[in-house]
Amino acid sequence: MKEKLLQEISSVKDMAMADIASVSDVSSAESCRVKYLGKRGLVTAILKSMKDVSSDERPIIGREVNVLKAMLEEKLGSLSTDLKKSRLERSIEKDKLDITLPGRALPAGRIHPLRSVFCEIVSIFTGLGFSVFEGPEIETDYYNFEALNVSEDHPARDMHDTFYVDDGRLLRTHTSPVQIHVMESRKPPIAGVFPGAVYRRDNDVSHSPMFYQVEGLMVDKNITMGDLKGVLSTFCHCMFGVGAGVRLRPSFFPFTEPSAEIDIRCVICSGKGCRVCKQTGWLEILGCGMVDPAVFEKVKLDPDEYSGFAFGMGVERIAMLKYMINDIRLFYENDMRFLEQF
Ligand code: 2NL
Repeated sequence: MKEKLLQEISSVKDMAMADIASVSDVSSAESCRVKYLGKRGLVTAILKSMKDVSSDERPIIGREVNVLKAMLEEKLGSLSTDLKKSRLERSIEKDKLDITLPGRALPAGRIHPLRSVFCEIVSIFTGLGFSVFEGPEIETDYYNFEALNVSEDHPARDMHDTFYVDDGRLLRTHTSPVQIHVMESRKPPIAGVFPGAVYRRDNDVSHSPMFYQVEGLMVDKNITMGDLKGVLSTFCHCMFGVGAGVRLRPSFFPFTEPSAEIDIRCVICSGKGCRVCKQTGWLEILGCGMVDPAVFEKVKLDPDEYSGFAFGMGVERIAMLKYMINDIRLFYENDMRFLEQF
């Protein structure tokens, strides 16, 4: 019995040493432990068979098997610890995150050039004490034309210029209808700017079917052409610089009498004459005039008591002159190469 058990202890030890030598990962170390030290392990089996050993032989066998058990526990324990450590090191190496890498920059948005010129125009007038008024883009023929003294046979009423919706309604061709609503609803003094989108059936390098306008109106007792000249030349100096040459040139609009256009010295050739100013040395900036008495009568204001001036300008045209852009369509195409320049 004693010889047979000692033989078995020795062969289990040899087998265990060979198994331990071939262990290469945490799970094979665990199966090795189960194989020898588990409940039904080979070393455990020897320990169980000790009950059949005679009491005089038991201490010798017992010591041998306990030495083997302690040795395997120690070896497998430290092997498992080492393997777990290197497994962790490998996974740290593999899943390495470089937290010093800079993040991907989000492209910053910016104000569209048309919007910035639109706001610049409006804020020059609010700085002069004007209030901002807005109104509907779908209007009636009355507010868009009739109340503005645009006769039935005026070319601006032509199907070729106006987008008609239904029930005789149309897309406003200017922001003037808002001024009619304001004059109908409050008594002078009125000093207002009327910014917004307007629509005309036009499409080429300098016309778009939708474009932006800023109109203005000042109505009170004793408003004169001198007030018009003071306000609008101040506007031109704010917009294009105090050195900008400004002139008032006679013109015609159905809703103003007298009517004028304001020109500035050509920003391209400074007045020498070029393609942009068609050799005149001047650039048209806005239309203006004294409110026609016929318009005052439409809104039930007495033209003998009140007078006023009005003006209107195209935002695209001002922006094209300010940034020297020769094609209006660039504003609407959203080509980043164009927009990133502002
Ligand atoms: C232009 C010219 C203009 C007006 C708009 C106006 C409005 C009322 C009464 C009188 Cl309610 N006039 N507006 C006056 C003169 C010119 O616009 O070239 N716009 C782009």
